[in-house]
Amino acid sequence: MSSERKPTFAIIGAGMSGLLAALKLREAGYEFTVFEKADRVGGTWRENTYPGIACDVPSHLYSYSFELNPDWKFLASPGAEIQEYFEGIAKRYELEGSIRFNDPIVRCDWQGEGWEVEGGSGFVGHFDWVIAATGILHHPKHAEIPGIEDFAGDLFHSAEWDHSVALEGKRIGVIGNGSSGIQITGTLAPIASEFTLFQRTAQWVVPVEQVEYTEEQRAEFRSNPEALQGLHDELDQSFHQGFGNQVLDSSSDIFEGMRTVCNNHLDTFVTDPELREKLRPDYTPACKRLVVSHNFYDSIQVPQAELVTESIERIEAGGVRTADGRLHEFDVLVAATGFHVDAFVRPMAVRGLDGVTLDEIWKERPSAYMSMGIPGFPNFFMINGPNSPVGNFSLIRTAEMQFAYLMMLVDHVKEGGHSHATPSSEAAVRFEDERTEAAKNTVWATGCRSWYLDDRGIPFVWPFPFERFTQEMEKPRFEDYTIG
Ligand code: N01
Repeated sequence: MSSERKPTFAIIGAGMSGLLAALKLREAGYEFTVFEKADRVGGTWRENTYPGIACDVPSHLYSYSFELNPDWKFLASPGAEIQEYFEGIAKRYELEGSIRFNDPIVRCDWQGEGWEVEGGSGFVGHFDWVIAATGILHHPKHAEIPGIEDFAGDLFHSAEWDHSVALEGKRIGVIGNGSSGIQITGTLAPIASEFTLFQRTAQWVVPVEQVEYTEEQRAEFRSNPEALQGLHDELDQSFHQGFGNQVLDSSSDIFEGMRTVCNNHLDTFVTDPELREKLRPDYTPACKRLVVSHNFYDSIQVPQAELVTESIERIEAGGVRTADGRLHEFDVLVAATGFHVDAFVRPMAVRGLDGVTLDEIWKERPSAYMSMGIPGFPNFFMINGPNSPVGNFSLIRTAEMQFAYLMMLVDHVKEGGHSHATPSSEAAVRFEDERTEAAKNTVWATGCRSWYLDDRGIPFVWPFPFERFTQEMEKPRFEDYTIG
């Protein structure tokens, strides 16, 4: 490619990472098109609208570092407020005209010099680079329970909430007690006539206070951007240096501290000894993704609420039959059963060098060099892709660093008068081997079932310290790429 012509980009997804890529490319004067499967921006915050949804990361950290928001109303914002933030970003940077809504990419074919990309609408376009910003938690995992199709009431997944269904005074069952199930319980148990939470594994629940910022505090943030920046930086520092790095060493003292805090929370707030013991986990805190809540223990103790730990045998027209033979009858059943976290860009058909497909390359499990690129797939890069930090570092900070890394690679290719870059297989294998070894020492590998584990039971999350991530993202190791 001539070094005068500016490369063009297809961005897949208009969630947090896709909008970031779009606005940064706009600022840098590049041409791009965003393909979005839905009719609005927002990604996970558009999809997840269940009652009680909120972010468990403080809002002043869960913001782009260059778009801090003095007007966050809560310490940990409800989903709708975060959705509003991303919609505001799309408007402010005038991105909507560059987004093809309702047009999911179905096919990407490498054609020697660039990518041919096809949308679900039949639109076909050609781009030099593809940035896949498809997120991790966006393919709902429906409960695979015998008889589920027989249920006669209203049944939906937590990420596919049916807002036409009235909830107040209804008999409601929730399957799953991850972050989604716990937040739903916090909100719905008090308004249901009967409420049941089906728990397969107890969760460590970290207490938080839901703090609402006053108008005076928000005015102070507006008039004092340094204070706002200072708060962001302080949260960033304590999250990454504290929690983010300590979960990597399963022998760290931090877990005993967490156990004490969570046990105190449980012992103080749950009065019935039998319920208390059912709620007490028997594995190391943070082995599963920690659950944070200000209202779960109160809600599970309202008179109409019940925690059921008996295993589910099947679902029938009237409700859920447990192994003890009891039928739990419901009007509404919610499957808060998580996501297919290994899908990433799939089921999109992606075909790279020599016709190799992503399905073939990833048939065992997904992996990516530096969590971003795949050997055999030139100029195809993911933000928050496989093996990215998730839960250990700020997802937004991670996306910002990954995007900056990619732009350094794009510039390097262009300045050399080249057209493409592909991570070498050797570099990818080296990274994967080192990553896999490090993952075995993390708290996620201490013996619990969680969505952090791959099919071998090895955590797939970035297992190195934050400093290592910063260092790797500071400048690509160009020698790890085939550039042509
Ligand atoms: O999903 P999960 P999630 N029968 O996979 C149970 C983020 N998030 O949507 O633990 C019975 O965590 C399963 O049981 P078990 C956050 O990163 C953030 O809740 O495997 N039960 C588990 O309890 C989070 O980690 C926020 O034994 C079944 C639950 O379903 C991630 O999203 C809010 C079952 C699934 O939990 C995913 O959270 C919400 C079956 N057949 C989400 N199948 C915040 O910021 C599954 N389960 C606060």
